[in-house]
Amino acid sequence: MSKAPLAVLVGALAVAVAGSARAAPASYNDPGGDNGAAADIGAVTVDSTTDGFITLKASVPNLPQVGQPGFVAVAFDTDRNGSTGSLMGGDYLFVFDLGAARGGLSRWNGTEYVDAGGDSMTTVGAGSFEVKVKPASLGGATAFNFAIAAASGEADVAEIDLAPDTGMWFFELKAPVVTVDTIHAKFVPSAPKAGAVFQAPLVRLKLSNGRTVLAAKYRCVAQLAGKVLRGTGKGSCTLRIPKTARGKRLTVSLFVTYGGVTDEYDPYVFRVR
Ligand SMILES: [Ca+2]
Ligand SMILES: [Ca+2]
Repeated sequence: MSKAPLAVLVGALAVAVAGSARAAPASYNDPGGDNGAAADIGAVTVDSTTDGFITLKASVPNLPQVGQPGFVAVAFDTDRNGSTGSLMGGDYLFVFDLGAARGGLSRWNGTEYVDAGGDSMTTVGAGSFEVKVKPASLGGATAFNFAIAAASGEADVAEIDLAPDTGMWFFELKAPVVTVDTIHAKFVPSAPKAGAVFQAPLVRLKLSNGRTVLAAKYRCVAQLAGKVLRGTGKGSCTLRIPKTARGKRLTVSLFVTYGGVTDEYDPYVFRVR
């Protein structure tokens, strides 16, 4: 998690943004040159993307363009049981016919693959394709084995690259890591006064999952005209503003701990009244 670079606001309510931690996509690789001059699967990544889809990207040199004979397919063995589902144990099968520019997700019903409906889409580029599927469209699977095929030519004579060459690859959805998006410190009174107490009795955290919670642990580091002003009380956030401080600049930096991680946020900046 990165520190929080953001504009400084003057006043009672400022906002700081922390970078959110994101897991890297899972990556896989199929050898190059194993399908002659035809479609040749290489690097593959799978990720659960912020748009709510499982996104699979495959680099496929020599992939036929849309309108040319060929196809791409992904078999999802969602129960991780090779004896259920027909093609490579695939309980769900995504197929896109490049020639017909048509495809979609189907489901093995025990006898045949039938239209599974749901949310899926594919994008075919020059030497690559991307397939997006909603987890709900795979029966809510949170982990699955999968294999990919890319082919050049009409179905009955197609030259097919299968990846991996043997067995299946495995992907597991990671539980999203909840991080702090923004903090909102409440100051009482709303602006510091010379000779008076100034404190931050509570700090609200807006989380990456949309929830807002009160910070259980936070600490204030204050500077008055560039010199440290030590606080007392909870988080050292109770400050006694000297009588001589009128007109001086007070900054209050907040160190907030959430999920075992402490981040410093940009300081709140005030002018002492
Ligand atoms: Ca290959
Ligand atoms: Ca299966």
